[in-house]
Amino acid sequence: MKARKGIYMVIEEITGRIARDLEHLKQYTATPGNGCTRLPFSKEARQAVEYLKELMHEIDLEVSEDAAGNVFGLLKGEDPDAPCVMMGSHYDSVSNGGDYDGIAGVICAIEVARLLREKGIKPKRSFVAAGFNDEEGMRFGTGYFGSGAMLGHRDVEYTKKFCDKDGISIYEAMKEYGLVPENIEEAAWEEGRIGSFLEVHIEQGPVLDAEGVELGLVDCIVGIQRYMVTVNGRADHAGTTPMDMRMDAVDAAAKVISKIADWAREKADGTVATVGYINTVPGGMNIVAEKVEFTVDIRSRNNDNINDIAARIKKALEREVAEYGGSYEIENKLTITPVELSAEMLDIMEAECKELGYSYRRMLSGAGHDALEIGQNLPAVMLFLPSKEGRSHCPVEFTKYSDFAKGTVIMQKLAEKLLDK
Ligand code: HGY
Ligand code: MN
Ligand code: MN
Repeated sequence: MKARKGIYMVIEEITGRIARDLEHLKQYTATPGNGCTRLPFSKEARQAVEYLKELMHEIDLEVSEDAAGNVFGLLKGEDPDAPCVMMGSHYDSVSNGGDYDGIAGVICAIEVARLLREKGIKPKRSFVAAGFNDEEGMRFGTGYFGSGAMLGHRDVEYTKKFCDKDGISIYEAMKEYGLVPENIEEAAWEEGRIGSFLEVHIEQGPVLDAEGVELGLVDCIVGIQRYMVTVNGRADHAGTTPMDMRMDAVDAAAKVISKIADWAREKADGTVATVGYINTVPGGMNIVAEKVEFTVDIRSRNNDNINDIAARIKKALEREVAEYGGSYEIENKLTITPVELSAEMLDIMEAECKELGYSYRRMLSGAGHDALEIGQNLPAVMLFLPSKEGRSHCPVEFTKYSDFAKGTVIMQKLAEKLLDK
């Protein structure tokens, strides 16, 4: 019983610190009062990173910020050359998002480092707490910029390729933020420096909350493909132009868009497809649209499904623009395959959940995460915490601070095992 009492004390303390930190970080948003908007290379990102660095310094971690805007806190092991155990998540957010997506996982990682310090643990291999930049891809439509750069998957050409809605490229945004885009490849860690990656994250879906389960042990993360589609037509007068003389980009785009969700439903295996952004140009009520831009985000555990839906979209676009002699462009913004997470680490977490009496279940992640990018190359694992009513990517996103504390303790137990292997 003493052990149980001890853990409750610890949980309470951890809960208090996590609450303090996440409450503090809430202020770093471009939309106060309307959710968290902390876009990459923004003032809010800078403020959040400075706070994370302060927390890392407080527990004597070796703090660094890399050429991609990632921030790391190193707790050095006896053998600093042994592959490290890295734990973290992203500090950026979507627009008008929630206060926990990503950033809570960074705080939990710093908390694990603090607990290791407090226990006076001298690990064989190093522990690194990581805060990644631009996981969401919200500003430039891409995704996993920071964790991708850490794996050497980003170069200066990539930073010039993608722009935000104001036409600012990643390249220009990096310079404005004080980074040197030409140095982006310096963010890559050499092969063998990272041994495993652990990520605590809110579920962002309804499963754990609906089932009343405390922890989600994630065994697979879906693959994702993202596109920006532009359908070209011709601007004309909406009143005088006969229907058979129009080159109406909206008419064509709408016929394609209206099919996409059903193509995902037909797979009947959890495959999803979303058109989250549509923009007509010039956007006048009495003007036949000259151009329509829309995004597509396709996800599935089965990569063939993603490829099939992407192919059907292209075929439908060909067909619809041919009807009126129009044209289309389709820009691939992200392609990443599904990843199966580490069975060994999942088993360790499951044993710790049983030991501490936490309810848990294994589950799929329909959301992409830094673990999806990192898991392409390295053993990775994720631990989900319940999202109230499954809501996320919106201001009402909520997860209890005590749930983050439970996730932290489980991850600490896993980290201690990995650190001494
Ligand atoms: O889009 C996602 O799945 C994640 O929130 N970046
Ligand atoms: Mn996230
Ligand atoms: Mn997100």
